Amino acid sequence: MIATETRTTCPYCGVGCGLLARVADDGAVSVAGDPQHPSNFGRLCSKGAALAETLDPSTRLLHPEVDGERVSWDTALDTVASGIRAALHQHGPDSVAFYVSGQLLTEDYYVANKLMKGFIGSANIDTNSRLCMASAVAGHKRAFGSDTVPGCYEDLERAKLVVLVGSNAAWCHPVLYQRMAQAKQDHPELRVVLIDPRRTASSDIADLHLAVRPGTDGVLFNGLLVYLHDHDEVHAQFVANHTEGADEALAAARASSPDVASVAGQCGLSATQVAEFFELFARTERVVTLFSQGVNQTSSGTDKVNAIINCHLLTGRIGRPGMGPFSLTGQPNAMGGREVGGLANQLAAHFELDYPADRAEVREFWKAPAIAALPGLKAVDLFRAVEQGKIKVLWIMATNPAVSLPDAQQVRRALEKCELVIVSDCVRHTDTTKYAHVLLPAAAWGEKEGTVTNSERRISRQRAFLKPPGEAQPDWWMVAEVAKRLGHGAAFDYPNAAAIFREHAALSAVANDGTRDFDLSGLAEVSDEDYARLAPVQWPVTRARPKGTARLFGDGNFFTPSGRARFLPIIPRAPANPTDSAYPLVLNTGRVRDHWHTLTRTGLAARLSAHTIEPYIEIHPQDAARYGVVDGALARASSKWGQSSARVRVSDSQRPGSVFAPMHWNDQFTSAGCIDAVVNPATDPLSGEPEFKHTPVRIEPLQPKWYGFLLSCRKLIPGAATYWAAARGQGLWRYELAGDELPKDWAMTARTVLCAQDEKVEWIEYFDKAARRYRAARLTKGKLESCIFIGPNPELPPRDWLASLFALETLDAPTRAGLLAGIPPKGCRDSGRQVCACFGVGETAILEAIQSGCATAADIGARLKAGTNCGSCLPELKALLAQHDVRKIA
Ligand SMILES: Nc1nc2c(c(=O)[nH]1)N[C@H]1C(S)=C(S)[C@@H](COP(=O)(O)OP(=O)(O)OC[C@H]3O[C@@H](n4cnc5c(=O)[nH]c(N)nc54)[C@H](O)[C@@H]3O)O[C@H]1N2
Ligand SMILES: Nc1nc2c(c(=O)[nH]1)N[C@H]1C(S)=C(S)[C@@H](COP(=O)(O)OP(=O)(O)OC[C@H]3O[C@@H](n4cnc5c(=O)[nH]c(N)nc54)[C@H](O)[C@@H]3O)O[C@H]1N2
Ligand code: SF4
Ligand SMILES: [Mo]
Repeated sequence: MIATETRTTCPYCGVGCGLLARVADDGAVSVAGDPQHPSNFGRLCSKGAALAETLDPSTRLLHPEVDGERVSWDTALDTVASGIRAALHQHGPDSVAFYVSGQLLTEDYYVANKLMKGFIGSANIDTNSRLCMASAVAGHKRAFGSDTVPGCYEDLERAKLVVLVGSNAAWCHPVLYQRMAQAKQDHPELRVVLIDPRRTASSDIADLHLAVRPGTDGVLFNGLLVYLHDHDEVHAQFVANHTEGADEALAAARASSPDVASVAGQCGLSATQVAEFFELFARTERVVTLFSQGVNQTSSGTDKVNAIINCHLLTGRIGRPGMGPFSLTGQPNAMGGREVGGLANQLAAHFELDYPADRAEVREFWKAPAIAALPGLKAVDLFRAVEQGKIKVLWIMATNPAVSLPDAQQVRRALEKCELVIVSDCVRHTDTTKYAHVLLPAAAWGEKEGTVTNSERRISRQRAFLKPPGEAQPDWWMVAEVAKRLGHGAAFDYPNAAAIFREHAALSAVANDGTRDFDLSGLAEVSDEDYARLAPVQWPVTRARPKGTARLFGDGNFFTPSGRARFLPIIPRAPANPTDSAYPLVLNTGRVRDHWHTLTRTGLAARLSAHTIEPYIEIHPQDAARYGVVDGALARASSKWGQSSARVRVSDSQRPGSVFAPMHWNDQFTSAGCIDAVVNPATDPLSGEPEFKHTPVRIEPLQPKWYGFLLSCRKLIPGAATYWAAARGQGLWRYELAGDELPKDWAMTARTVLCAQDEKVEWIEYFDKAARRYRAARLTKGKLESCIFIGPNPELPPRDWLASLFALETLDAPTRAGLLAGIPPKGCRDSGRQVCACFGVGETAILEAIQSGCATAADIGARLKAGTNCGSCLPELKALLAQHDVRKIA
């Protein structure tokens, strides 16, 4: 029986789906899509649908700690406040820094920014949105005079052409992707172009895929600008009345990208493909260009954003239904962070740090004793300053920089050196909490109240439906408590999140008669009750527009001093660090479908872990042959900055010369899977955003003496292995292993890992010394507790079959014999890589279904249910059909 049902918002990506969180009488939580939420209309992706499985209390940070000892909140907060006070006294405001996150709620974020920029008196607060949205922010501000996303999701459905640039929306914004896929089904004339060096799952709906040479998007969009001009697609009236700088932009574009042939050559494409894209763009008025990290995360990301916007300005395709440049936000509250001014070069509520009048307004409103006057340090520079000893106190909230910043070894050195590191997190053990002097337990999703803003500027409520475990508290409360201890009680005396939201909305209204885009004046007096009920709404929300605003710039007025949008002359630049003979390949990094960032949440759910069980390096067959790496074996990626090891995937989805690795793995889940140890710390000079998509690397095979895997009911430390990767399975942990040394005594080594030297356990084993095969299992009263399989190569028995034995109450003699022989009973086969997370359907069953006549994803769905719930796996089903359906191949 359902006891409560709470409307809330998904804590993952920037699509911002509405959810119904249900708590049953027995406390069991389940999650469904909210049919009334205008972002998803009831849809969810695999991650959202599995949220209930990630609410595992066992990994939580439950109590405040100082130097590894549990302390009271008072002691912890006093330690933080006295550390800040001492640093302020001895070294001044810039010796203190906050590193925060687009996963904070707006209310948390607002309070942290206020304390730093108004009361500590430094702008040294930066956020992981620097790694994500900073180039889009800088590009928007240059073009529009404001950080505005002009359009809304509905535009994707009303467009006739959607251009996806550097976005793998099928995996990273799945519900939005599904809305596009549906729109394409409903209106077959809708065209989709994908611009990405890799062939990703998003290519499923693409009519044209331009596998550009990495980093050449600036050349491509400059070429488009020239083409539009030369083919009379200029909206002369719009350009004349509402823009400035078109001639300079065109001249610059012509210099880099004079014609289709030149563009094709520079971008590594055929002239036909380029011409097809240009022609399609030119003739389609309703076009949305959707861009994400393939654009932003480069050392010329800001320029690329403006190269895209230039094309929309020249054609006047902005601010009207079905058209516009559209930056997708990554995190659930990346947009909210930009509203409160969470970046080191912003002030608050879209007031500018650089303008004295803006500083005066904010100082007056906050009654701030020490408003920051100069921009603070951007993330990469911030961690350099920490290593140089310039920053004495660093407070990290809701982000895991030891894993997610480039040159992760440098970040770890910096954290090691810093005098006082404070970490607020929900999870006890992360690669970052290792370095904390003070740990503050944060209330997690479902336990706290606040708002988030999605990619289309839509503010939605996150509501609490669970009690925080232990002593966990909302982030805003911690910051306010520290502020009080620093003597700023009056300014931080908030009774609840609603009060913070009201203040944030009121600040946005100060001196704002249409001069700033971000305006929540219509919500500045929202009551606690109305805040509790607040329906999703797109800003600006003013008294004149109480229901919010779907689109901006429809009137041709922009927020620049002249009121005109600016064209920017773009001179495309090559990536900061080119490849050379020592590091000949380009490392591109990004996301997989079912994992979220550093695995602190999705790593807890078996069905999300099964899709990609370990870190991998994907490489083109030609490069694999050239560098001697083999599909399914292990390899090391090395750069000038560091190394990482992972499983090899050979695939022609990669461009020759490029390799791809996911960003998610870290020391909690692998021996050496943290790819940011390899990634270069180059940044965009304007936005400070790191170049995560382009690091020169070398790939070499690892040549371990043995391969193996281990399944266990308990979490273990696979000490004997030089390579290991852990993944949650259904009721067990799964480890992939490899080792450089052949143990002298296999049984001893295996027992040490599996039994922690406990002599009394039931133990069965098999050893073939000549074949270098070892297998053993530990049982408790006849029930399987753990098992280990070792062999000379990666070919090992099916894990799923072995995993299924853990459900048996006792293992009978034939099963034990089969286990040690490594041979599953007849008819039992490995289910293969999991494709459908909702129904746990693996590749083997899908291939069988295809062989036995299923010809469409719908056929597979009817037979296996795969793809019939959240739909996140549909692109993969269709890819398997394309590869294996004999009729199609013939
Ligand atoms: N499953 C999942 N979804 C997520 C997240 C997650 O962790 N997991 N995180 C969220 C967050 S915070 C973010 S920021 C978003 C990111 O969402 P996306 O930006 O869509 O994801 P990425 O995988 O980082 O990168 C996008 C694509 O850029 C391509 N790319 C690389 N180099 C170039 C280039 O030179 N030109 C072009 N045109 N493309 C290039 C990559 O091959 C990749 O496919 O995802 C959000 N959604
Ligand atoms: N190589 C490579 N690296 C990348 C990227 C890439 O594409 N390639 N992408 C970059 C991008 S776009 C992003 S956004 C970053 C993301 O990188 P991170 O922000 O470092 O990743 P998360 O794992 O989301 O970290 C969030 C942390 O906050 C904790 N947490 C969750 N909810 C709360 C809360 O309410 N309060 C508090 N206090 N803590 C909470 C979680 O347990 C977790 O430890 O990674 C960046 N790094
Ligand atoms: S698309 Fe998926 S991850 Fe993103 S908000 Fe919706 S349910 Fe959450
Ligand atoms: Mo992000």
